Amino acid sequence: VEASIPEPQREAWTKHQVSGFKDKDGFEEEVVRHVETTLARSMFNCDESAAYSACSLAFRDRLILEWNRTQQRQTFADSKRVYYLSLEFLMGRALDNAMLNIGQKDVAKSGLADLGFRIEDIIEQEHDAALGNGGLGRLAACFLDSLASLNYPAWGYGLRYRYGIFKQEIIDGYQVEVPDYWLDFNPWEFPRHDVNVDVQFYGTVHKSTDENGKTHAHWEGGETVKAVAYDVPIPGYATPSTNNLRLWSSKAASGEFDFQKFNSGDYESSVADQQRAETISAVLYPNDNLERGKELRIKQQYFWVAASLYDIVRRFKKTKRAWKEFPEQVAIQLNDTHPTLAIVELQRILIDLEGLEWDEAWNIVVNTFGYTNHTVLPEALEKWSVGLFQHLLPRHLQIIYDINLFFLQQVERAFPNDRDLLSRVSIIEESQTKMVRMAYLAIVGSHKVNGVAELHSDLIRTTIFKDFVLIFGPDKFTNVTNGVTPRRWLHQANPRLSELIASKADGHGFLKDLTLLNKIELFVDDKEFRKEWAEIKYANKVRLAKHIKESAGVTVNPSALFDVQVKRIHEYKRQQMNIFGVIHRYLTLKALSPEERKKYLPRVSIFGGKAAPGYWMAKQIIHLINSVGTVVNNDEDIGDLLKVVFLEDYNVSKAEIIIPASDISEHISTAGTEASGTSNMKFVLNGGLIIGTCDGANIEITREIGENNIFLFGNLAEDVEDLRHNHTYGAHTVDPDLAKVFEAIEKGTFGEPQDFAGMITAVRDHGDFYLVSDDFHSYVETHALVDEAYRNQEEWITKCITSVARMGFFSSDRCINEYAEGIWNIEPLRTEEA
Ligand code: CR6
Repeated sequence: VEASIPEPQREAWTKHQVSGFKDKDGFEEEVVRHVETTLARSMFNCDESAAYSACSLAFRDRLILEWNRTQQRQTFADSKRVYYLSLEFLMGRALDNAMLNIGQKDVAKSGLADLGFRIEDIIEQEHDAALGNGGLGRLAACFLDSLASLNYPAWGYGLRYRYGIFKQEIIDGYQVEVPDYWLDFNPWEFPRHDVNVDVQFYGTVHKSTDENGKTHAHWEGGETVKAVAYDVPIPGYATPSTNNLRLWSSKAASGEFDFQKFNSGDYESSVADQQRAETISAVLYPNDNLERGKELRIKQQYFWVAASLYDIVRRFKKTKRAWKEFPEQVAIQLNDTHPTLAIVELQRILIDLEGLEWDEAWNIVVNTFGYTNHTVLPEALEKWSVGLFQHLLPRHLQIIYDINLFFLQQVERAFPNDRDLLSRVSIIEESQTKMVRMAYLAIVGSHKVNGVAELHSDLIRTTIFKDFVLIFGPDKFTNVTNGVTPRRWLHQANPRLSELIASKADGHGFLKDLTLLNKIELFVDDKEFRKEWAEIKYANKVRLAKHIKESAGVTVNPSALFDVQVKRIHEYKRQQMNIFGVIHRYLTLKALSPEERKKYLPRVSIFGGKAAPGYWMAKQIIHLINSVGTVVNNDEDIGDLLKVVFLEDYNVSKAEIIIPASDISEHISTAGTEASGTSNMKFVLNGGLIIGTCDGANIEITREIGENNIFLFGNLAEDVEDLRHNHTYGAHTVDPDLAKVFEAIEKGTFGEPQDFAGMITAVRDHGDFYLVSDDFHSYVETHALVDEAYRNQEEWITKCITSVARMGFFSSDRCINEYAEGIWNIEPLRTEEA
């Protein structure tokens, strides 16, 4: 790295290398300095929030030094880089993660204690960075952690939303959305005002023919918006590698506002221009697994994609290589179809701006991109109307038409006279309003397409993308089962368990190679180990019980079985089935004599998750859960036997408290609908068992940990279609136990029946699309098996330990290595020379 510093200054640079704090004293000195100078406060009135800020700044300084060195090392090594394009990065808090990854949490802990603070309180000052909806956004965050920890030269590219996912408040049992303005003080970002890109929208395309008869397209945009880079350092665990996440923020291209307009007296419209520009990166769309085709959304997509590609291409051009080497230097992964326009944008840059021939350019494009599909739900597959494209991105529409033309010609040659096939695979859907099918564009423009769990990857190959498998051959379609980072989801969220495992697995090596967890299986019968294991779970439950008391006002018994379902509220995830099951349990308990009741195992049903603001049914589900809680929690016949809690504002930092405290968690989607799920992995990794359907990654979890250690129930994906077909509209008989639940709701047991009518009608009268009734019996029976198993604590703990020991496969490190080898063709960078 040193050698990359120009000669005359090298000596001075080397002499003044800053190294960051070395020990507790150094840390304290930095904190005090930041309080007094950066924050301009005196230590004498330093509160927890100031201490958080100063502590973060001290760690940020260290990160940025490593970041600088990493970037220098990467540039010097001149090797291939991967760019992960994601519209969502659900990062959560950064301070704890930074301390752990740098390996100096102990130093900070005692340093803060000297200054009069408890480290836990300081960590809790931080606002979550919540730039994502759910699993897809959190997966991107886990991937960044793994990419850095494994020393891959990698960048993330996203949008710097001013408002992340809304904060959820529960008022009178209803969800209320409150804006999440999180940027008041964010020490984890570096504005790079010098790194900015002008992005065009609208306008017209002119074509001209040169003397050789070649036509050239020239797009003149009608609106220009400036993208400004904000860089977020991403530290790897136990490595000096610190990668970069670059988030773009939108600004009016002319600066504050248009002075020309201002001077000519048109003040209002100059302010309006500025506001329109800033609106682009203002807010994250709060839908999970749903696309609504709003113009602002596609503006966000193009804005982000255009700025990112400009940056990537600029970096490549500095190497002075020939264009054909682009795919040897650059891999771009599309996280879902949101960044699909990058395919079109790169083709545009190559043919319109760089003067390459179409075929040569297209070859480069296809070899550069990989596309990850995260859902088979039709309502989540992006389509944009041709009319909107024509207006917003006229040149891109022309290129899409050409991509489609050449693709369909290729299909026609391979499958002559199959008109049906042509219209099925066409990137343009010839419907009433013509639409661009983004997933098809992503497939045609990428060299690899992957699903996120085995069942999901099989389903995309055999259903939604089956024609493309026929056309491109099976090798283009692959699977990379999701994973999670054990740094955040074990070491950070469950420090005591991490220590206990380390004591039996020869240290913390498992945090870098999760398969080493298997070493603890040898201790499954070790009395001391088991005892401590149980104590840790109990302590985690006490911590959650305290949180439940503070946030929901409900007192729960930490010895009860904690049954948790936390994730976005969605009909396909079937929280409605869970709450119907809870009602069934309540009715059963009520029907028993006090004596018989005592034989029941006490249970706490814990729910959490946000509903998209426009998702009426999901909001109804939240309301029913809260209404059931009000009745059950205040019923003296029931006492501790059943409590029902809805935890407000589920997010990453709440997940870190909830997941380690779970005994059993629910992953009960209708088979074939949940692409993978990732919280299922986190729960098992933290010594909780799961009840679930044969869906997504549940299947592979079962394969790894063994059928005896998981509670599976319900119909299989292969039977879903037939079952739906058999639900003749209106004449579908409801499971008798479920019918009793409906009866209780309709009698007004949980408040105004009208409030919950939609949930009942969906099952009884509207074809029960999610098979709640079909699966209800086996769901309830399986919960009885859970009770029975939990009574035998010795066996339960054996199941938990065995499961954790066998979870090595589900690290996002494994996942990233699979992408690197099978899709990106990149290698980690050696860090010795650092
Ligand atoms: N909603 C899937 O539904 C998967 C994640 C990450 C999802 C979920 O099963 O684990 O992606 N899909 O692969 C989409 O967001 C489209 C999700 O989080």
